[in-house]
Formats: sequence, structure tokens, C-alpha cells
Amino acid sequence: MMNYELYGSKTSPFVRRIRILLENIPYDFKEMNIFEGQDAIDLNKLNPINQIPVLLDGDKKIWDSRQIFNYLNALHRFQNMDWEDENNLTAIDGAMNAGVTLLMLKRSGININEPYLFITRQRERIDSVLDFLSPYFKNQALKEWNFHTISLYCFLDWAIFREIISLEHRPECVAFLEQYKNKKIIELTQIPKV
Ligand SMILES: N[C@@H](CCC(=O)N[C@@H](CS)C(=O)NCC(=O)O)C(=O)O
Repeated sequence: MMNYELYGSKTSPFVRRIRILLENIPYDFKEMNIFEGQDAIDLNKLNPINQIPVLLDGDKKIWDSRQIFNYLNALHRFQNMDWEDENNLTAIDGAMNAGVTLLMLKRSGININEPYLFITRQRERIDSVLDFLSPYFKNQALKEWNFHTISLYCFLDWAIFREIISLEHRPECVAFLEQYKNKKIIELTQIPKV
């Protein structure tokens, strides 16, 4: 059987959550620079949305990290998913998308501290999701290392690194990160600090 191929970057939180999910499964990581040169052209051939991650499994091609999770979960049975689990994951995805949107605005030279409606909506979405999740930090739900906790870890770690959020008033998030930061796979998928 051929290894999975995962196309992505080492900074993307969407890619990182799939790399962590694949901790015990062999795959080839194809690192790419999505914004310029040949890699950008190659990415467009892999995925018309021009986004990473993309997973290849033989002649099957799956794009979007949530779909990649669904695909891999169907094959490897990592965890059961009821509708509440789906909703919680969609909430985390919403925060991640808002975070990536804020970074793209920043990179476009837009001051993300200005009170534009679009920017405020992204910031409020992140806050709202973290507020919504806060009871979960206290109970068993976030004590299990599964795709939810993996996704949340990848989001928080990335958003702090990119200075999109501050956890000054969120001790439960700080404790959550503390709880998992020494895991081997977290160290192996560390965001490059350059
Ligand atoms: N919904 C997508 C979002 C992926 C995404 O936004 N990836 C970013 C990198 S973190 C990207 O490829 N951005 C390039 C672009 O949007 O043009 C997923 O879950 O895979």
C-alpha cells in the first residue's frame, strides 16, 4: 500500500491538525509555498480552492482539513462523532477561519485594530467560540486527546504565535495549552519560529 501524501506548510494550523492526527500512520509530507512560484501552480492543479491541506490516497484526492478528517476517520475510526461533536468542531473551525482571515488582512497591509465591521466580526467570532467552549475546558470533554482537542491546540498555539489573540484573560486556555505542550507530536510539529 502506498503512503498517504499530505500537501501543506509547517505554519498552517489546518495542516498541523492533520499531521497530529496522523501521528501513528505513515505519510509523506509535501511541503509547499502556497503563495508563489511553481508550488502555487501545483497547488491549483491539486485543489481549485488554492488552499492547504490536500490529502492524496492513491488516486483519491481530498481537500479541506475537515473533509480530510472525515475521510481518515471513516478509514481509521479515530473517534465517534455525534451531532454535538460536529457542532463543536464546526465552532473551532469557525474560530480558525476567522484567525486566518485576520492574518490575511494583516498581510494585506490592513490595520486589524481598526473597528471595521468585517474585522470586528472576525474578532467577535473568535471570542464567542472561546466563551462557548469555556465550560468544556473544565469537564472531561477537553481532557481527551482527539480531533477536537488537537484542533483547538493548533488554533490557540498558532493564533498566539501570529499575535491574533491574547490569552491574558483566559486562564482556562493557558492551562489547556500547558496540559498538552509536552506531547511528543506537539514538539515534532512545532511552528517554525522564523
Ligand atoms: N477550510 C479549509 C481552510 C484551509 C486554509 O485556510 N488554509 C490556508 C493556510 S492556513 C490557505 O491555504 N490559505 C491560502 C488561501 O486561502 O488563499 C481547511 O479546513 O482546510
